[in-house]
Amino acid sequence: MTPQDILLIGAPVDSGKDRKGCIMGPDAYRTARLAETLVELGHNVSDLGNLTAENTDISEHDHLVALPQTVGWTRTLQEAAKDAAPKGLPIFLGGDHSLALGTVTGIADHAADVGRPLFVLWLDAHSDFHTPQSTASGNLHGTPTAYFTGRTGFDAFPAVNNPVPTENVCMIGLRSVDPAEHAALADTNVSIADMRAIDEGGIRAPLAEFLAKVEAANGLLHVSLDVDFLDPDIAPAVGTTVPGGATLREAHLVMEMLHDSQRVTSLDLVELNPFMDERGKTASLMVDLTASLMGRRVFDRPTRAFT
Ligand code: Z70
Ligand code: MN
Ligand code: MN
Ligand code: MN
Repeated sequence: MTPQDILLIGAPVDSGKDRKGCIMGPDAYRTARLAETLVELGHNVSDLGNLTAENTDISEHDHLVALPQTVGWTRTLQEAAKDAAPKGLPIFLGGDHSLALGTVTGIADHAADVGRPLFVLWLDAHSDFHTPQSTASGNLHGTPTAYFTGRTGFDAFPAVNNPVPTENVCMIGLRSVDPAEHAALADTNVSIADMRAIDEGGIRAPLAEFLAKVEAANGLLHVSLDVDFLDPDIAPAVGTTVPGGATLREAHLVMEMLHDSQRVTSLDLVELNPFMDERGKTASLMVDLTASLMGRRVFDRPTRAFT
């Protein structure tokens, strides 16, 4: 296994929805020994500590939850992602999924700087494809995929200089998509494996197909792992549980295939709400999945190109 330089970046973002608790996420990952686990695998790990959100002079919005704070976090995280990407593999320790407004757009700017296309794997129960106009809840954690693919309506946010083309985005695990998101996704080339597709054909095929595209384009790959991708029985530490999620073995297989592809260049771990956890089991599972992604395995297999 090739040792990597891994940068742990705490992003205790809690402004993306009404229910609080994701602020504790970064410290839960530290408590669950994320850094030590990655070091034991042979990697070089630097924990850069926690970021704080930039202040903005944007006004509160009557429908959108905590808009000024989320815009501040977006600016902070764009800069942090751009700074970190040339130095190694950043792992953003969330924090709720609104952090991906900043991480993915920052990584996209880095990808443009190095002249490589960026691909995004979205592992989530939700598509998070709302605009600030279409969201019914006002929770901005439901908007990052719309923002980083360049949908309009994000006027309060930094302009997206390098939108990720929708054909470079793959969503796996979907089982809660609002009507407005569904309609908007129909006009895109996002690859989608919802839970029915996974039940019928397994989780390997859609991921292998996507990884082959990343490989063919010599792309960078950003993975955004929402805790609610997982079934709530194994991962209860989320604000809103959605039954029927990925199993332990499906999730580990995804991570193992991602490791074999040798393509992952950045990672978000999001939506962990330690206040809702059961004796740390969700935080520990997220650490184990990250370990699989970074090379933990029972027996070696040849490195595979998914072509
Ligand atoms: C819904 C909304 C959501 C969690 C993302 C849900 C969004 N589509 N919820 N992640 N846990 O409010 O926009
Ligand atoms: Mn999400
Ligand atoms: Mn989700
Ligand atoms: Mn509200």
